[in-house]
Amino acid sequence: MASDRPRVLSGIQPTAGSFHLGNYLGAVRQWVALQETHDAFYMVVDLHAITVPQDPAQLRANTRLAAAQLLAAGLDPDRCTLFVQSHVPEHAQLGWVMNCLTGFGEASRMTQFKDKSAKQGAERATVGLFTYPILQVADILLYQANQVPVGEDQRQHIELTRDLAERFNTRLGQTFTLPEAYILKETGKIYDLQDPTAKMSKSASSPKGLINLLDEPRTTAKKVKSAVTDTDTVVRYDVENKPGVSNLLSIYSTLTGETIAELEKKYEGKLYGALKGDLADVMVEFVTPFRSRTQAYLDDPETLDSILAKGAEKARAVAAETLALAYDRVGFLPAKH
Ligand code: ATP
Ligand code: LTN
Repeated sequence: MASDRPRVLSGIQPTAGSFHLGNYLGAVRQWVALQETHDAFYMVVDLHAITVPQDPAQLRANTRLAAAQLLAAGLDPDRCTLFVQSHVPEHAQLGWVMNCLTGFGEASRMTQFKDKSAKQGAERATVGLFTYPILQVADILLYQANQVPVGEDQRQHIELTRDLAERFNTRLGQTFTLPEAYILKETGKIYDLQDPTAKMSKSASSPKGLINLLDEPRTTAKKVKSAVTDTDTVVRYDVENKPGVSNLLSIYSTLTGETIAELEKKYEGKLYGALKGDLADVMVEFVTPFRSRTQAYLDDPETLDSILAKGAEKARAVAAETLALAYDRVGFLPAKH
């Protein structure tokens, strides 16, 4: 079905079992909202996942688990297209074309590659990890996406997407839509609860500052209550001087809809403990139904797989059309059937 709505596309990796709060607030929450106003394509990016070693059985389980969590978070297969990246072979096919358009130096400047390869020891990093942003470029261009809802850490990859789309269009003729990053100021970067200057990440050095949505709610409450704040006592939003408190306020405000100003007022004259205690309750209220909804999808793998099969079919129709156009522009001889 053709749609005159603007298109969004995004992806999430099935590399950890549980999504964390940064994934949800930075990206997935926007995906849910955008399916109401946009022609939305969302995928579990298993091709990206294998840029670091994966156990095959675990990868398969984590792919279903990621899809179950996306549905539990509120994605509705009647309102968006939800699929698994490897079910749509056009991603790898356009990825190759894009690889051939990217300068080695240009790819070397991707900061996420530098961070991720440094973590494993640069010698052990794969070529796949190096070219992963270029596969992401193909992911986005295949769907002619107008906007890409992601966290702040992905901004550079969206810039690369625009650069490569423009290069292709200039050299070979108008083919791809130039996408924009859709990153919310308030939640584009959620910080680690123990180190509020570092991004909350599944690969954090300690699990204490990482809120996994599928953790026992009691564990989550405990992590919130022991969040690192400063030695001052005033509940005030000030990222520079009070990163810990500011992070808690951003999370609280986004989950409840209360503004930061309202929250500052609510906690006037109260200590950090009151804020943390209430936020722990808010978090528990959020994760408890999320966990049970995720479990319900996992308990019915046939329904889950059929949602993903329908999603792949819809995605492929769009991706195949773009790939055919791109192949033609490149000058590949059409295959006769
Ligand atoms: P991690 O840093 O935990 O390894 P990632 O960025 O490698 O996460 P994904 O799981 O694919 O991998 O991320 C999915 C989405 O979540 C992306 O759009 C990413 O920008 C967003 N995201 C990840 N961490 C945060 C965070 N701390 N704050 C806001 N958004 C985040
Ligand atoms: N690289 C992203 C995941 C990702 C993605 C995409 C995001 C892969 N393909 C296309 C937006 C659009 C990450 O690691 N978070």
